[in-house]
This record gives sequence, C-alpha cells and structure tokens, in this order.
Amino acid sequence: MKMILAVIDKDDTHAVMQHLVKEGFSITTLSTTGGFLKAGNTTILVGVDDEKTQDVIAIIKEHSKSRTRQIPLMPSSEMGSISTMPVEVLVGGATIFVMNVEHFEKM
Ligand code: 2BA
Repeated sequence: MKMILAVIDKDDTHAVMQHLVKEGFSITTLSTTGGFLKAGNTTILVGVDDEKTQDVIAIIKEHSKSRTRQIPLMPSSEMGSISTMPVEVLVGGATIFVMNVEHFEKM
C-alpha cells in the first residue's frame, strides 16, 4: 500500500477531489500553507493499493494547473527606504510524494 501526499493549488482542490471521489478513492484534504509564498494551498492524502498509485497520480496531474503568482520583494534601497517590487513565481501543477505504508488498519 502507498500513501500519496499531493500539494495542489487551492483553486484546483474542488476538481481534483471530485474526480478522485468519482473514481472511488478515499481521500483526506488538509488546508496548508506554502513556506515560500506563505499562501494557502491544499494537501491531499490518498491511501491506495500499490497498483492504483499511477491512476491517482494521473487524476491529480490532469486537474492541477500551473499558475504564476506575483510576490512582493522588499529590497533595501541606498537611501535606507524599502520599496516593493513584484516578482513572478511559477507554482504547480502539483507536488506529489509517494510513501510506503507499513501498516493500515480501520477499527
Ligand atoms: P510554496 O513553498 O509557497 O512555494 C510556491 C512556489 O514558489 C513553488 O512552486 C516554487 O515555484 C517557488 N519556490 C518555492 N521555494 C522557493 C525557493 N526557496 N526559491 C525560489 N522559489 C521557490 P511549487 O514548486 O509548485 O510548490 C508549490 C507548493 O508545494 C509549495 O508552496 C509548498 O507548499 C509545496 N512544496 C513544494 N515542494 C515541496 C517540498 N519539497 N516539500 C514540501 N512541500 C513542498
């Protein structure tokens, strides 16, 4: 068994969840925050049999889009004042981790 952990853009959450559930996968979603942008994203947890791993990854990939986000950079100027300069960062589609599950049990 594998545990798939996928960090996706929160704008893709509804579509990814809808398609995973439609295909019969059990999922848990967490509201998370990216360390770099400090913006909200979504982490999806899916426990699956090994042979279903690629099916889950394919659904996540299909419904996660790449996007650019503007972030303000705040360099100090020679005069000591601070000016804001937006910088574009490419985010996603999805960041996916696949982990082996040693034990799975429902009580
Ligand atoms: P954030 O940490 O907010 O990162 C958002 C985007 O900013 C990243 O998109 C990447 O394009 C850029 N970025 C991140 N750290 C950077 C750095 N030190 N220098 C320059 N640019 C940087 P993605 O790579 O698509 O990541 C989207 C979100 O997925 C991340 O949000 C984070 O929440 C998660 N993530 C990505 N890689 C991860 C990892 N190795 N471990 C845990 N979470 C990860």
